[in-house]
Amino acid sequence: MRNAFALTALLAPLALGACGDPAPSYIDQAWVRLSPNKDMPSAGYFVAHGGDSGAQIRGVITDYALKVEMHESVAKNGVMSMKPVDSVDVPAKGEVAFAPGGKHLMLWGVNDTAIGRGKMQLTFLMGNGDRLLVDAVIRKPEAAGASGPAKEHDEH
Ligand SMILES: [Cu+2]
Repeated sequence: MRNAFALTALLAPLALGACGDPAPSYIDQAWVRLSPNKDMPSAGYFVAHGGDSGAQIRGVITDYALKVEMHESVAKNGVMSMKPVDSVDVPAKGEVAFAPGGKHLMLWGVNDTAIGRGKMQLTFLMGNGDRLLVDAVIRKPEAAGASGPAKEHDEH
């Protein structure tokens, strides 16, 4: 890492100014698609950016739901199903999207206060010990469109 860094600096001296201040990893575009049925989990989506050194998401917690899990949708023999994911690696300078049909959060028992407010704070537990706090917009099922996550969650 260090050698690659020095080489880059030699080749591009003008970029030196940016080198002392590495881009951090961060999460954005977070939203929750509220389940139409209170007994069924809601789904959460976001985009994780690795920054200059990459990152690992080891879990997500919140005060505004009873339980949160990271899941992955997988097609096996033409049938979609889901499995829990323990951790997700976000490559340096890359991004990983949690999006309908792929990786997603499942949130059980989203808090009525958060629903009324239209957003909820999620805490991302990172592999380096950092915690990233992100506000996720809560979208009611009718506002989020008819296709996608509601269906995949019916199959749980
Ligand atoms: Cu799921």
